[in-house]
Amino acid sequence: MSTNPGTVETHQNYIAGKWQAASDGSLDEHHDPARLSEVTGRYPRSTNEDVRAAVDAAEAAYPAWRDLTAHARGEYLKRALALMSERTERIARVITIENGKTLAESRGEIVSAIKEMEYQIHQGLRALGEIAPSALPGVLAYQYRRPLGVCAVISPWNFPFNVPGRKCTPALIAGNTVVLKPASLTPNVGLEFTRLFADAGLPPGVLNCITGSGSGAGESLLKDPRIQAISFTGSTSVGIHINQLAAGRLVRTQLELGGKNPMVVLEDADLDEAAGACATAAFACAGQWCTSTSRVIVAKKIAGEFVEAVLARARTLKLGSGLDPATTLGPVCGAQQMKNILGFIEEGRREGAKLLTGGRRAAGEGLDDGCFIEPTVFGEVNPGMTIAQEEIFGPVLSVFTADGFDEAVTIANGVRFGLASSIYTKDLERAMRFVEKTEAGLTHVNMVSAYKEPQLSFGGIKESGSGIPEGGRTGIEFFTEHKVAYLKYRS
Ligand code: TAP
Repeated sequence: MSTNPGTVETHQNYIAGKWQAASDGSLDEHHDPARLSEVTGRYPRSTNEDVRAAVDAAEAAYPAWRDLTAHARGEYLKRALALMSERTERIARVITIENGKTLAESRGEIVSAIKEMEYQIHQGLRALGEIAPSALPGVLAYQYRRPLGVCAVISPWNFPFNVPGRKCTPALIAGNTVVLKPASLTPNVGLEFTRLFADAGLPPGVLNCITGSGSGAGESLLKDPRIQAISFTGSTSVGIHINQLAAGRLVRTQLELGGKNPMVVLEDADLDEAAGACATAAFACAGQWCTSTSRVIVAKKIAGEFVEAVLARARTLKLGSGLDPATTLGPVCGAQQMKNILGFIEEGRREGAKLLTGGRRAAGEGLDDGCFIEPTVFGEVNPGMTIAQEEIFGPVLSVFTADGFDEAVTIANGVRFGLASSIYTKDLERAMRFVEKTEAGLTHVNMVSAYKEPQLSFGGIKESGSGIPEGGRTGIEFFTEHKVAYLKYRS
């Protein structure tokens, strides 16, 4: 982000405690998704040499960082956390300018990152090991967890601040060093995240950040034989590719991937509450939460009334730049993303779904130069359609109707993804059966599908995730290995 209107800032990587340009000086431009003609900054297109330098730095910093106590590491991270709170407004602007989400949504992302970081720092201070009663006299038998070494963190553009925080904090508090590669659509958010640690006085090389493309710098990072763990959030196709790369060296992976999240609304639901939650989960952040509701499965009896209530909410959304406080629906994140979403909408029409509202690139004052898509709802969707199966990752909701609970669950589970699901009902038994039967890593009863708390894990199943999930107690588990020791102290 340029602090002076009219000037375009050139940014640098952070390697070995120094801000530096790409070794060959090459740069990529970033464009504001609300105004594509506006260049918001220039970022290093990191070369293989830059990647190597970042891993060199992380490798060199590792022994001293590992040998600090967790309390000493925690002091550095607490200083970064304090800066995060102080800089909330500045970072929120950077998120909005790069990603497009509204300032309120950007602030919400930072508040969530603060809570998660606080929890993970304290989690790192808790005893992680266990002592077992030995079968032999005079033997102390115990196990504990220790860090892995240099870890790679690859983050997406949809939660460009929160995701690096959720990955880097447990990695660092556990004693690892990190190379972070943020998404090309949100490089400055990754750099602002890194700046918190730089300004907190983190020793050089402990956290490094390089910008550039996933297929270039990202892949070169993951192929470095010194990388001991890969934590990745992004699309399922890239996640599968990364898993294949990592398998060749037995490198552990934590993959948080795409979703096609269902919400089930039974006939006894509080319709007003369910419609509100559905509209929020379908259209907040322009439908680009990984946990967005993209399919709603409604009991036939109440479908008409429920859909009207959702459509009424969709129509009240105000499209515009996320920097405008009146905006409630910002642009989608970039021209390619807009093209993909409009392609899916076209496919939905072609396959015979009934367009109930939206369906077009939005036009009008303040919109023509941006990546704005009208909030879109399709009815009469059948489970075989492309829009029913593929992650659209935009403000597009598909409505299905079901005869009863069992049919609703079958539709909900009939996709390859399994990230989040939700149900609205007052019937406790059916709610509990849904929790048991729904194929998703996170399930919500009478709550919005994105709700999460830092003390519990966050991750998907099926093609939505693989490996030990982020967050909660598993956050640090992923970034540590087991060490067992038997110690004879008397004969
Ligand atoms: P991707 O296109 O998969 O990119 C994710 C990250 O991987 C980016 O930093 C990207 O860099 C990098 N990358 C791409 N190809 C790579 C390669 N060959 N080697 C190494 N890195 C590579 O996803 P996205 O479009 O940024 O993010 C949206 C996706 O993330 C959606 O599917 C969403 O559901 C998912 N997501 C899931 C979760 C959870 S918790 N399950 C949370 C948030 C988002 P470039 O940007 O330079 O291409």
